[in-house]
Amino acid sequence: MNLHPRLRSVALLGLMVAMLLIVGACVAPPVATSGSTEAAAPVEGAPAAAVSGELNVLCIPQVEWCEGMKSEFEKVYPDITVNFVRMSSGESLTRIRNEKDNPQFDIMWGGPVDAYVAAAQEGLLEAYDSPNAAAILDPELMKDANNFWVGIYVGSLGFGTNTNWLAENPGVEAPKSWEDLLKPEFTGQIMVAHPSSSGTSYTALCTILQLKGEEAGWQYLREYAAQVNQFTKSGAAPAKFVGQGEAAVGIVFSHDIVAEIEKGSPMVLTFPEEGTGFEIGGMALLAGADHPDAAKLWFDWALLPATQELGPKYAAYQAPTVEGATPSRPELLEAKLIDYDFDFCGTNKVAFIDRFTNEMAAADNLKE
Ligand code: S7P
Repeated sequence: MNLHPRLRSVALLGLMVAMLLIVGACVAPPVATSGSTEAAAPVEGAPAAAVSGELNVLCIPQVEWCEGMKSEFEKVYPDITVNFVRMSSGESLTRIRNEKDNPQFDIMWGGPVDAYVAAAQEGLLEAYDSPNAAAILDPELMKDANNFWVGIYVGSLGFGTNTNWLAENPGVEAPKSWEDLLKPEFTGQIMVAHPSSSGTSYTALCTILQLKGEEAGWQYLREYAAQVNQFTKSGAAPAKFVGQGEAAVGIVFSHDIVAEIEKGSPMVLTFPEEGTGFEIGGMALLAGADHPDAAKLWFDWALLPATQELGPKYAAYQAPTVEGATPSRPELLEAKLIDYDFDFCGTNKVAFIDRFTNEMAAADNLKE
């Protein structure tokens, strides 16, 4: 298994804990759980003081998962009505910046933590140390030291190539490296989101800058941008469009490519052999929000193993971040992963996106 050392725990520990739990359940006598005072026990079910009313969630993953999470949460907390808006990562950051003095959302859920690092630096987030964060597999990587954000999933970047297009172009192989994307056969055949709107695309941009170093990285990005057929607004959209034959190759999170393949799209998933970037999908309370108690309930609930295992029910195959939750597709983290630096990418997000937009590709007419 070729797992990045810092993520080996995600694929293996989750699996081992789940196996131990199964074995434990088989051999141990039933234990009454009510009234337990164990310090690290996860917070489950209804709170001591009932919370009711509204909860406004800024939801960054795919809308199917957002809808699923809303209905699952409302089953556990029927006195709370969840209102969510689905937006891409870059758009979400812009929105919470604009609403800083009058926040409309209580919690931001999902999307790469680069945006959360930037948001925390701009004073947009509220620190919260959930008792359930004690179960995070790798706190150094998956939890902000000052508790402004926590990781709720992990995903790797991949390439999705239309297999019909490959059949029509004998001798051409699906790209297996970042360098392959620059080959003449892929000119005008690449689809990726624009990093100004999309966290997926920003992860790709920052992956290149880390892999190649900044000088060579920007030179590569100039050539990469010239290969692109059309930039999309949302990160996962290229998987859908490539599946429909609108371009040959999409640069997308691998779990989103898998979701499209599951729906029947003719695509093959490959990973760049030089190494690929990965995301920690984040979650944070928004500073000054109207419903902090309900938001904390969502926060605690989203860190339960059972909640994190709901993903595949809603076509979301990211790996979980807490002990006891079994990854649905551990193989997606077996690609060669770079040691992605979320602080570096979060701190430079505005500057890097501005440079890409001004020098390589404007953010006009993004395909929806
Ligand atoms: O589909 C799930 C997912 O890929 O969406 C998030 C993504 O950043 C949101 O889309 P944008 O790229 O448009 O911002 C990822 O965090 C998540 O895995």
